[in-house]
Amino acid sequence: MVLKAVCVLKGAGEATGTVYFEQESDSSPVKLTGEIKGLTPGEHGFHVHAFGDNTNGCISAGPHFNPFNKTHAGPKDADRHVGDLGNVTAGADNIAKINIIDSAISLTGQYAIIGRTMVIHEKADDLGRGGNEESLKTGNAGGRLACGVIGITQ
Ligand SMILES: [Cu+2]
Ligand SMILES: [Zn+2]
Repeated sequence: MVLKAVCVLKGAGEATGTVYFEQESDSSPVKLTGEIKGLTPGEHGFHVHAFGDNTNGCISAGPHFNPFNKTHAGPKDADRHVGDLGNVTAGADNIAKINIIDSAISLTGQYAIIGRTMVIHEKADDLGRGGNEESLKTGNAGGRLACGVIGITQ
């Protein structure tokens, strides 16, 4: 049975988006598609954050989803936060098309991302290679432009 989820991202500014998640089975990678509008051209950090809490805006979503206590890195690194999906890139039209396949996140099981929050950031994620302490926590991706809770869909 294919598992499906959706996330609608909103924030205080221009940025809005919709992300669709699909997973063929429990052990398959998750495919993310969709787009985020209203972004400055260039790279923007894109992560799953720990909590599905938006009571105080995107800040309440907490840090990157990190159930295995790793340091921050990029999506292709063996040691990374589960939530580290790297960057999405907006074009001159201010739109970032999302097309990601990731094997660390899952829509099912103990460490499912359902009920957690997707965040799109102000700046590029340095993928843990920024050479400072913050790089190993957040990738220096800066403010949270928009976010939304990941929910089950049909
Ligand atoms: Cu983030
Ligand atoms: Zn991280």
